[in-house]
Amino acid sequence: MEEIFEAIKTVSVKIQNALAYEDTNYTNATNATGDTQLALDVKCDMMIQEQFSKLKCIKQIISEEKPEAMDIHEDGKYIVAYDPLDGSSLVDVNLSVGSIFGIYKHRVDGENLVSSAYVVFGPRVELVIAHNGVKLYRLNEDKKFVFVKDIKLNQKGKHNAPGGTQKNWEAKHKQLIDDIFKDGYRLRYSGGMVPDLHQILLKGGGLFSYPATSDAPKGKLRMAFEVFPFAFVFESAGGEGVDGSKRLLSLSPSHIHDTTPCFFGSVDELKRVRKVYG
Ligand code: FDP
Repeated sequence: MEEIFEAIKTVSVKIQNALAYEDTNYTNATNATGDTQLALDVKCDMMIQEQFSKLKCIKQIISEEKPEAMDIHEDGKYIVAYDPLDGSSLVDVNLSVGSIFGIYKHRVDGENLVSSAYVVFGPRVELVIAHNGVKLYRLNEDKKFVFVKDIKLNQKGKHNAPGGTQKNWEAKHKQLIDDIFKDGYRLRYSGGMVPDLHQILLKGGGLFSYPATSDAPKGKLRMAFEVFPFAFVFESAGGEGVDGSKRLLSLSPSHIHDTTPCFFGSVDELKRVRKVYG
């Protein structure tokens, strides 16, 4: 496992460099979910593939940018699912983006996720690892990640990050979000899952939602490389992740690119979600 975390650290420095200096244009290609790929999506995917291919402990990799799983080492113990560049629609406006990693044993489903990590590329580069607790690291000027602190959520937060196109929300979802704002929560939504969830984690709590909508009845965010890794982070930090009624980590995708509605946050906000959706 440590080898995988070290590989993530090494490749993050390369990704940071690519984000800072390389071409931000779109390609003519689309990925498995139909998103038009940036040249950077493809580049970051290749850099991670290259780094992980060196590790004997990795059996298979699954990337948001690849249509199928890719075999790495037959005798490997782990399957690593990753989103090389999450929030790529924010690259052209220079907002924070991230990379997300889920480390699985045997099969890619919520129950077989054994640890997860994500990297935020903002003014600083920060790495969060959920493995025996949740730890925050920061890249220093010598390009080394140094431990900053353990991350623990409060029972209740102050921030609300409501995803999805509002005109396509169900009435009960609109009511839930309106009620949360009426109770004094502040809007914090950049449109990047990694920085939006990072903010909720570091500010002690709140709610991030990406619900089922009329145009995306199964939500937008992908289980294997976005939803399960963050559900693991939130649970490990004392919060929760649900699809409305069920624990996200109890779900199994039937295809590697399957999506699900999702809600992440601290205990009090998730109670409100279950009351509406349960
Ligand atoms: P993006 O399409 O820019 O890559 O999963 C992708 C994602 O961004 C998440 O990072 C983000 O939370 C979500 O989609 C944003 O979607 P909306 O624009 O529909 O809110």
